[in-house]
Amino acid sequence: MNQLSAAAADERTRTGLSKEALSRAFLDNLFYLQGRSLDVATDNNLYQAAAFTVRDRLLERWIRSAHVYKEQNARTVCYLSAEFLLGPHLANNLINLGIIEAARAAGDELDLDFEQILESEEEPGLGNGGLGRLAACYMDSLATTQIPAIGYGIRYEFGIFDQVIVDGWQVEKGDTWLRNGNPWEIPRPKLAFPVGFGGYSEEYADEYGVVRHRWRPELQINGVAYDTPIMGYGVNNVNLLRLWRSEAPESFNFGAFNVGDYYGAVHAKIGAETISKVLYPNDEPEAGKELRLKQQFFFVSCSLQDMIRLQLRNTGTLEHFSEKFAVQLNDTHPALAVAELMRLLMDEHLMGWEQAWTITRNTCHFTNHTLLPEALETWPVELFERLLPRHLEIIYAINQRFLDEVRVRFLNDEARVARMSLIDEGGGRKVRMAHLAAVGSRAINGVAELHSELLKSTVMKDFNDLWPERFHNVTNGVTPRRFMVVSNPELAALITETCGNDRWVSDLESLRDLEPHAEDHALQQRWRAVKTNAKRELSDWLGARTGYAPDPESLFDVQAKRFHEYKRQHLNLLHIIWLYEQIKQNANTDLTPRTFIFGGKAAPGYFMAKLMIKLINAVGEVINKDPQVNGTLRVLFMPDFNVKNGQRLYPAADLSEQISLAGKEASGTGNMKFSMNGALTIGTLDGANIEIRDEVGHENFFLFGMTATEVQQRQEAGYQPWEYYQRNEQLRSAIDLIASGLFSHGDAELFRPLTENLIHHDPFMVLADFEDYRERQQEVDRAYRDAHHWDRMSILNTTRMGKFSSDRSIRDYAQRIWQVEPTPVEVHD
Ligand code: AZC
Repeated sequence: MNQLSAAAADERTRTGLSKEALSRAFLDNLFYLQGRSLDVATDNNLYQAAAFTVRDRLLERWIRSAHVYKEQNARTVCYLSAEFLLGPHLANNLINLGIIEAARAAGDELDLDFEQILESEEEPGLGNGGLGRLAACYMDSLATTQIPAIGYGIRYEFGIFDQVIVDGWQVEKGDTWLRNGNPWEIPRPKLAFPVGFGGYSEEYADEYGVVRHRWRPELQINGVAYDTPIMGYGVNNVNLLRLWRSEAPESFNFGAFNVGDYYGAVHAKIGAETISKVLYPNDEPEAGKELRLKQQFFFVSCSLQDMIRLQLRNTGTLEHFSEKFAVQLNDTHPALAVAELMRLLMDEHLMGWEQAWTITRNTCHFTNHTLLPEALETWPVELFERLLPRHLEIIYAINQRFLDEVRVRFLNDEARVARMSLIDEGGGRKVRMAHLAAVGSRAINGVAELHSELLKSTVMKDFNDLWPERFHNVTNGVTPRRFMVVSNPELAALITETCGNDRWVSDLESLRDLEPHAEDHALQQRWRAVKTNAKRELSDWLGARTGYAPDPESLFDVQAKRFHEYKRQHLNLLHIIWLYEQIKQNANTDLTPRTFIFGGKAAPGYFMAKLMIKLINAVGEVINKDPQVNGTLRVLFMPDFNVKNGQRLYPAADLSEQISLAGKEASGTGNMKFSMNGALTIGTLDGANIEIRDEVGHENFFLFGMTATEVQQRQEAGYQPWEYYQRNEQLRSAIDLIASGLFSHGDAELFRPLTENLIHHDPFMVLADFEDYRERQQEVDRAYRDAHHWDRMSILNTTRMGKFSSDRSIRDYAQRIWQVEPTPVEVHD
């Protein structure tokens, strides 16, 4: 810990955060805010009282941080993201404040079940998966590395759906995270901005005869700010997460009421409030999602208006806007920021094109998170014309200047011009959001080395030819606070004890100090005991929910992530079915007992992904009940994989499945969370797996499968999955077993779409990688029998994960992309 944060840490324990002070504040919050005493309080009452107690501690530091940031005029990072998958706040904030032990002691003294209080928190699931969770990790690391930052997004009333499993199928349930109130947010009803939609754009001459433009929207709604403080670890910095909720302006309502159209007014009000109602699940077809474009514009516009307000308040001019703010566009969802910032600067603040464009280009930065063609956003020009007519004009004007530049650089290359245009002219004109983001940004980055290279050589190749200096790589990272300290306290305690200090929590590279101990048998034994305890806890939890409590001595083999064909949950399953056949054929087959655990949601409209979930459950039904298997194999599906359930899973995994087809997974971040908690990885050379393997050592990673280059070559040569099916007996019998109806009560039709797709199309080359995967799994089976060796590998996986702390990612962004410096905050209570 540096001197500064050491001083901050001492102060935290000094400043009114004793066990006694916490109990008093807790009881006050229970009584004065909720009118309850201990003897009648519900779990939720207790949780709310605890949350308010902690929030009060954050607020002092928050105000202090805002003051220091303003005084020092520090450049502020504005992270624009349609998703923030935060996970529960309470335990994380207790840890970042350094008061979790004091809080636990206070709980004990009041005879309360501390774990139960933590359990009662409903998580804000305002994101789908990787991209949204990354935004949340980055908010934690921005505060921890003391960088002034605001996260801007949408306060969805309904986040990602809850998943329940009924008869093996996924069933979606509405997420009602706000049902019991949200003690972490502070509504700011006075901090609201108007956002227009529709209408038309017109020219007019100003008082000096200069021709200007203005937008006359047909409809206006308001975006109201809801603020959540984000506390750094071991420092006093508290940053801001500002989420916008849509509301009808009062006038809107009132006007209609005056002319007697009461129901019309109510209807319009409901329409306005719909915008921030629900998070869209990804992997759904974009078609017809007008509301989604409205959401994007809504939060981008509110956020930029808010930044402009701050800048005018502080300096009275927008001239130095880009020196004050660095905007990071989290994928293309906020790409409209490029056009909206231009509009605000030119139309509302009367700036000329050149100056506005220089500011925009120096403010925005763009991160791409996927190469999958179906996820590259485009919007029909017709929709733009209708909803955002002025923005479409601006996009055309940007495009014209941009394409002139392309023509000058690449003479007589109209094919290139057409490829690069912001407008896709082929079959129904569309606005290409990635092109808009790229043209309007100073820096463009991918999220792992391979991904950044592929970005430059495939989807953004033309842009890289034009502006190679704009392209960067920033490998993703995850926060060790949530994914080690909060989720695996026993492991954290063992590491701290062995290191002799807890410096590693905010300096993950320092885990390397532990390496010499990897050989130490005493440490290995304790390491294993911690893992076994975590497995036991997970087993109890699963037992209560699925009816099967797996044996904690068996190898826990986990694949938890969104369901998608490219992630290849079916490859994992084919291997399981093959193992099952081995047992059926020979009862004496010598296998290491294994528990296969799957978790993850499928997009509600993604048929194949949902069928995979059903198949996993169906296979589990048969295998888990088969007396011949006798517990050697177990297949379990963890329902409702979210941040909270992830925290139960990562500590308990022995093996982490990262088996996407090479070139498809941009980075992956679950891979990092598992490895930090001592799981070994079986994986392909995809996304961040490559860098993880380089860090942990090739001998401590189970590698299989084609490389991205081999995948491309195989595809170009004409991939015939059928040939693999014919040639490989193991593969064929596994697929045939599914097709036989064994897992579907004799119904040979149920899983046919899956098996037929594999044999005849197999777009993600499951069959081509099967044999290598199976062989590597046999190595896993053998390796697990040598406990010393396995434990050593497990320890080394954890100690070598320093690179994958999101603190490192944020430092990379700060130095290479944003050019921002830490701004320490001191507190004098
Ligand atoms: C994900 C990528 O699929 C994943 O590989 C990556 O780790 C993560 O972003 C964070 O960078 N992408 C998404 O979740 N969504 C989209 C639209 O790309």
